[in-house]
Amino acid sequence: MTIPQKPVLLTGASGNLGRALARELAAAGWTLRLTDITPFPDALPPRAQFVKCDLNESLAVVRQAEGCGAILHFGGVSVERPYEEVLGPNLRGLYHIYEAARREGARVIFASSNHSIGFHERPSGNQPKIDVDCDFRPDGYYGLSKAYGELMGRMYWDKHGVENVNLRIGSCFPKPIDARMLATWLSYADLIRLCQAAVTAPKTGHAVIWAASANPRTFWGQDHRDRIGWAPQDTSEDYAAEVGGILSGDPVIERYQGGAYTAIEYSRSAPSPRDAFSLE
Ligand code: NAI
Ligand code: 15L
Repeated sequence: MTIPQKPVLLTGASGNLGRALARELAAAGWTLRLTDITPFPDALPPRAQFVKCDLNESLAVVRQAEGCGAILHFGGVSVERPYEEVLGPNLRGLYHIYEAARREGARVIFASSNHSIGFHERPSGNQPKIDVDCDFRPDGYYGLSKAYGELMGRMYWDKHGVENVNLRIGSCFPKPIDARMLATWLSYADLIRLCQAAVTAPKTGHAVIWAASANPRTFWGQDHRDRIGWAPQDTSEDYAAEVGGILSGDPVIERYQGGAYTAIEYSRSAPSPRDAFSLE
């Protein structure tokens, strides 16, 4: 695997995925700038430096990105929260990241989420799967911020030529923990290989990728993975017997791809029978 010539900035380095990326990319020989609003909890990997920085502070973000060839943007609010909490890190912070990338001519790899499209129904039987050019159907303020992030990438590529790869991550955890995750699970190893491919691909333009392992029960179809030469190697099916029977019992959660996030403060009348919401 190619080693990037310039340092790579990793935001959200102290988070669950950031720590795994920092460890594995450094082990692969990459030079990393790590940043987060909370201290880095592990021993600093070789060639890495850590600087505490709030994504809300534009100058600090610009300084962090100086000399970097790519930004792995994993920092910010990572679950559903009230609008006012999401606004700073995920909207304003993202703007700071894109302005820094524009200055540096750097590529942005954005940790987007399935919650940007969470109100698409889960496909049943032979129903077609959605492709990455489907409508955004965010399932809350968090998912809305991820849709905004992907659109910001669209605009910065069209207007400024800033390349960006938007990873529409399903559920990236050590292993799937319920039936939904048999569709959405992304293994840590597949995430690391995906980020390596997204940073080192010769050209990406504005790309969107379903970031999930090779799960036969997937909700998702076509994307731009061929542009970066990535294919997942792991599968959730190894856990099907263990977690396949774990369901929520909530009709809203089980109907939509975003699962539990769709039911947070849900105030429509209960979505049953299935055709009650036929007006899209
Ligand atoms: P996490 O919550 O463990 O990590 C996020 C990090 O961002 C934290 O270390 C936090 O301190 C940092 N952060 C929050 N506000 C900040 C601010 N104002 N300035 C600087 N840093 C700030 O989340 P996790 O699971 O590691 O996810 C990483 C990224 O991947 C997030 O953007 C999340 O939305 C995205 N993602 C993760 C999925 C998963 O299954 N783990 C699924 C879909 C998307
Ligand atoms: C996400 O976007 C979250 O960051 C993560 O904590 C999980 O909730 C994941 O989606 C999921 O949908 O399972």
